[in-house]
Amino acid sequence: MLYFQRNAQKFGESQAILSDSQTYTYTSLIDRSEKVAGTLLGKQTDLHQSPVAYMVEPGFCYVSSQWGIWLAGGIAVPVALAHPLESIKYILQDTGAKKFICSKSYLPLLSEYCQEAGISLYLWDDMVDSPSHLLPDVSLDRGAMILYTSGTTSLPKGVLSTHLGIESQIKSLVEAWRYSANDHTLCVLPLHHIHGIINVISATLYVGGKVEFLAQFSAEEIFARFKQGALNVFMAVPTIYFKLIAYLESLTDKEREELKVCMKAFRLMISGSAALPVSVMEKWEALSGQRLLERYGMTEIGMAISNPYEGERKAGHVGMPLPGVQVRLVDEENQLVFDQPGEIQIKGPTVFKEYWGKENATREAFTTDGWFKTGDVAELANGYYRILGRNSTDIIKSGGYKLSALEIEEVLRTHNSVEDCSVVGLADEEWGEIVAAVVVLKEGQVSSDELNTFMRSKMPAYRVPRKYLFLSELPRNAMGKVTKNDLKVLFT
Ligand code: MLC
Ligand code: AMP
Repeated sequence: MLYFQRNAQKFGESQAILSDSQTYTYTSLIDRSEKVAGTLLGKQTDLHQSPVAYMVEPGFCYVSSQWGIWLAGGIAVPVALAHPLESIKYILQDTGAKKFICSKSYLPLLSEYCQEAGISLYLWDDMVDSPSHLLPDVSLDRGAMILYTSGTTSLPKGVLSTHLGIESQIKSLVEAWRYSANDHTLCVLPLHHIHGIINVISATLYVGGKVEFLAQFSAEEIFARFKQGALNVFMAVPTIYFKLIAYLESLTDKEREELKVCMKAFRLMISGSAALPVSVMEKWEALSGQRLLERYGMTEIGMAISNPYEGERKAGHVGMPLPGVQVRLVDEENQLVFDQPGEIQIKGPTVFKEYWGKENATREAFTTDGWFKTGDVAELANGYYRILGRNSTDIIKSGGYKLSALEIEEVLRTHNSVEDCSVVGLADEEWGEIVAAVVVLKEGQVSSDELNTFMRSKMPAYRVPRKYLFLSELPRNAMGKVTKNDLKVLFT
């Protein structure tokens, strides 16, 4: 029996999930997940690690879909709610998923394509079949989840984690951050990424805690929930803390003080997925009485480095290796370095299995002795790691989302009027980085508004350039490579 099912049975009538104004116990969660599994299986006895996509609202519906896929022996492929059909098609084609669970609101978007592509589309509300036979015995080494991540290739890659990898990630966090059955956390993050899926939901449910859901980010709604006084754990990306600070600053002294009392009582608040500016950490501490715990992670490796739960949480630093995670720094020749910056490499059971269907990319991502190459550069000072940047200008982190400049360029180049283009990330206090595009046009004119509309039909809004600059040619070095650092300066 898989860990989540075993634990859920143990926690029985305790509350697991608060969503859509209802409370769900562990027993009801496991019952509903078994029904999802039974419907997916139909006459089959095991999905044998076939990928199943799901696109449902955060909450009971989401977790029971994910668990249902796992109970049926499938691989869970969460689809982002904000993605246009083009991006969804890519994920379906890349995974080869032939089953897709959705909630009512996504039927109009999906039905026609799924029918054309021979994909069975299940409406979550209708998945009420009890399993007519025993559910398969799923071993820990099986594939569990594929999450799509952008990187230094033009198309996103599917990161396949096994159940063992996921359980190892959870156990490491539970030990380091002391999750317990008394935890009551608020999930405000999108659920196609590891931060919300593992750190917020899976680890809390692993220990019998309670997860409350917000359909989408809203500072006002978050503080309304804080005020109710039940929550005691909160995790978010730096942009969210930035937005919450802006909201707090718009309140009266009395309102702010009232919220500070609520926030001070929390057991833990964490920031991650992007660098936490020291200014944000300090302002948050002054406004909430909470010293944020900053940690470092990545889809391929789970969480790897963290400031301590007890002990100094050092601003501008990400801390030390988490339990079970091996960390090392290497130079460009892959030689270990200790007193100078180097690339972070990671080894351990939390590391992913492979990029789905991409053997070469998987091989290239690891050293010959099995260390995963993160591409992030750090230094170690007084026992604390500090992230200094990345070894590629083609990766942009905006609001905690990782974006590939190459992917955005590729799409922009498909516009009829675009001759060439180059995409860069510009430093920004609120978003970490924002996407900017330099465009060389063919003959004729096109406005940035037109380009914007075009891009939004092709990719989620958060990947679309916020700024455009038109040039007659792109600056290149002697090797013919666009000098992106020169381009960034043009926007200042
Ligand atoms: C929204 N917008 C963004 C954006 N999010 N632009 C750039 N980058 C982003 N991340 C744009 C929208 O398109 C919109 O533009 C405008 O900002 C307002 O949109 P919104 O939907 O109202 O924004 P908001 O709800 O405020 O969203 C901001 C946010 C969201 C910070 C809540 O981006 C978010 O949830 N980020 C978290 C991502 C995450 O979970 N990352 C973890 C990856 S895992 P317009 O023009 O349409 O109005 C990982 C590993 C690890 O990194 O270590 O954890
Ligand atoms: P993703 O590929 O979306 O999982 O994002 C992982 C990347 O986010 C890492 O490779 C880092 O570049 C970045 N990241 C995560 N946490 C931090 C942090 N605390 N500080 C700086 N960068 C971070």
